[in-house]
Amino acid sequence: MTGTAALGGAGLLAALAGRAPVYGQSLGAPAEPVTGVTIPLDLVAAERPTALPCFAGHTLPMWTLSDETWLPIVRMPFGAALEVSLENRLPREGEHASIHWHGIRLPNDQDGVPYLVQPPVLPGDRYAYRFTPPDTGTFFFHTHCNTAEHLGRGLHGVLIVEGDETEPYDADEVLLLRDWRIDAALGQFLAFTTNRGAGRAGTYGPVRSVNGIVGPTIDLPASGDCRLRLINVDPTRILTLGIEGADAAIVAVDGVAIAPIALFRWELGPAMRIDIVIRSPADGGTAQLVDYRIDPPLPLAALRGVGAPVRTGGFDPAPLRAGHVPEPDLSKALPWELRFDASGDADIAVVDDPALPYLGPLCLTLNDFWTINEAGWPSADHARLPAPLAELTRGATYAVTLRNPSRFHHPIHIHGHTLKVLASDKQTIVPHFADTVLLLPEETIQAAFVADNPGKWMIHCHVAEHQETGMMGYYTVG
Ligand SMILES: [Cu+2]
Repeated sequence: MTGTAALGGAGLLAALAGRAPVYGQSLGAPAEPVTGVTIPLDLVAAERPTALPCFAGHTLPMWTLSDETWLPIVRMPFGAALEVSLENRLPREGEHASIHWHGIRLPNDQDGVPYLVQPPVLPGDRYAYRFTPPDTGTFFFHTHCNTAEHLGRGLHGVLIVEGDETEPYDADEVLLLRDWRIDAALGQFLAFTTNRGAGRAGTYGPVRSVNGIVGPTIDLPASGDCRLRLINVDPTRILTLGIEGADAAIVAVDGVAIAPIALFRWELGPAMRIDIVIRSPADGGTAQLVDYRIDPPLPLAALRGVGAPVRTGGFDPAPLRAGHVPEPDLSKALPWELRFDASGDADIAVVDDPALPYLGPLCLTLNDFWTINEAGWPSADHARLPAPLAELTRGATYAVTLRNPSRFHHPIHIHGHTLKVLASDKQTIVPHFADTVLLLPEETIQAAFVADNPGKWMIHCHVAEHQETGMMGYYTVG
């Protein structure tokens, strides 16, 4: 399959193809790795009372990974090794932690999923990770149990593997997009999960933020080509992003370069990232990052031009360097069918019971609202693995059909590999690589990948409450 795969339908992104010019420059040659560089990283998971600007004067018991900052942003050169020391100082008995490096195609034993690939790291214990990311781009990291609460309290960080620029942009900013489940009057966290939310679209946070601020103004050099790394780490919310008041192009999806296309609207589910380049406004002018998913559209951040103009002339953003993910050859692909659906129990979820209890050290749930291929997980002890969803052959190429018969969106995340997203029966897809694929209600997406990374790998919805009430499983590559 080549070019844009259009299978009809009138989904949101259908408009993208008509209104998204492809800019003139094709991708650069893949980045060359540096050698002999090791980046140390100390992470200490702990409760740290914090007064983020979006907390309206309140100090909340956040769970974070560093004494220095609530949001560690790790930048490392491509080819370097990351050497991590994790210490668990979380305040609750049995509350284990491990770090999953979202989107990084790393060796299986570094993937950070408790019970599946490593023992849980209990309070008071330490654990070490060491790996060399094989891709440039924008990634993040987080724990992988009790995820709705851990993400809800802020237990995450950003990992940027540099070296993908063909020429330097005029700025490089991380925009971390997320809500907070807080009662602004009482200054307390609300319950991180509810039955009603878990069985439907998820439990939303009433306070929305960018980099911990409600509606921040981000200064950029005026009239420059500025890189913005947009990362949705919300446990629940899907964003429909666009830029008002400036030209903007998408240059990477989930860290992997695409030839620049104009940003019109892009749906960014939990755990998904896009890198965009905008031509920033002239000195004193502002553009807006907007979420069009709600009515009226909500400005999320103002982007203000400051200083003498950096550039003149038309907007034709420099592309990134091509990624390193192997290109699947569909002529040799084996089929793999995945169906993400509600279980019969989902109907009871509309009853808004009191908050679900804490999941406990085995990440157990009391509810089976969601399934993959008609099986829900976890419904039993995580220390005893169920059967895998599939046993794939190492080195083979798979054509994956991802079906969503349900009425809700599901951002499906695959560990260990990066999918090439090819086509949909609801929208026009610009083919791109992704580690998290947003399935619209009743949508079927075609994707493909080369199963070249041996091990046991999770595949799950990244709406944390869907994951924790069944929409989670694993596959093996042997
Ligand atoms: Cu889901």
